[in-house]
Amino acid sequence: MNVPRRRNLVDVPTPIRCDSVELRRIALPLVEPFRTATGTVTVRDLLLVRITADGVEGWGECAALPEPTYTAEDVAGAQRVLTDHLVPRLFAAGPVTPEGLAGALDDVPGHPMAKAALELALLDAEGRATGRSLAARLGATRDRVAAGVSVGLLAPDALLARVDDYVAAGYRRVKLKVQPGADHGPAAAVRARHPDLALQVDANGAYTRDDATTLAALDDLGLLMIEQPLADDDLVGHAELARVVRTPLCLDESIASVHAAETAFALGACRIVNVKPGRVGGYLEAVRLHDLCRARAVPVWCGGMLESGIGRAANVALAALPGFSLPGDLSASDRYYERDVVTAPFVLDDGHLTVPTGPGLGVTVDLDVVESFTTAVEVLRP
Ligand code: NPG
Repeated sequence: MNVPRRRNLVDVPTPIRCDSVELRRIALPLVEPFRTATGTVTVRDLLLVRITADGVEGWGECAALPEPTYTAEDVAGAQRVLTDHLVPRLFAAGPVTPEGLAGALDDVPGHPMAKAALELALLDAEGRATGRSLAARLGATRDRVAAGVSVGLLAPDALLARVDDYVAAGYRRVKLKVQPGADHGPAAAVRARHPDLALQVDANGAYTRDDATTLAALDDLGLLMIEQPLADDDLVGHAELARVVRTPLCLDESIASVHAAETAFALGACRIVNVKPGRVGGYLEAVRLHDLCRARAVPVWCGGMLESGIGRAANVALAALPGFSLPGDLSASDRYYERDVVTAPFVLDDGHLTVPTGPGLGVTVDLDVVESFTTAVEVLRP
């Protein structure tokens, strides 16, 4: 079913002249700690970007975590790069389209999450100026997306109780965090409890090439995939592993761009890709990555970074593109947060999230809630 298209759409990229860029840090308490092989998050220290332009405003969200343990970016560093290097380039570019933004920033290598936050704010502003939803702008073809949920590292009993709750809530897929010493045990326990559940595991690079036997032992659990078992730069290791492990390998941290995906496919390093806009530098590169994977018949799903309703709205719009054939890390707002920063938090409906159809992100930021969680605000002007 197609996403409802609004009339008088502007179907071409629209230059946006930015009058100001606000960098706002908020601290969102999680309903429970989220533990992974790379650290534990109890409060989501989030960087929000708000662009004001031609009478509209656009919101973006930076995926970077407080600690540089998922990738080399951290939230404070991303804010500094935006303040000192990226936002000045945006201002110097004058009126710029979201496509043009990459060119304005391309003399700064790296910093994909910082760049993605700025691009999203520009895409949101463009959408609110033109009346076009982000979903339509990115090429969405669905009006709802299957919701998957990610479970952090938990003690055995807590893990089973949490998975029971999520299955009862209707989630279409469960992802377990695993690491050496906590892999086959927990995964087998969940499989025994839920024989037909769509189940996958994510190692965040916690294993080495010497762990091939341990990882191959997961093959008897009927998993959808093993995500990022080895280090992000070890594509050769993943290709070797793919020859001894039957379960499909999925890459996340390794796929920093479309070019990285081409290399991974050339080496046979993965059969599935986690498309995560913050990791690849923005939603437009994420669409290009989707297009490449679709052309190669590689299934993709949308990864998550504990986003608030702002980033979540953008991820849901992206996940509505046709190549997103697997449930993503797209859970309801209440999976992580008591209070979301948007007036209509995302809720599970028959195991799906509804794609916003309003202009831009299609959500309204609740400024009172944002203010109540704000820890710092910085406004930049040309
Ligand atoms: O549901 O938004 C979510 C979180 C999904 O597990 C998830 N993200 O490696 O993709 C990841 C992982 C992660 C999140 C890793 C935070 C490290 C920190």
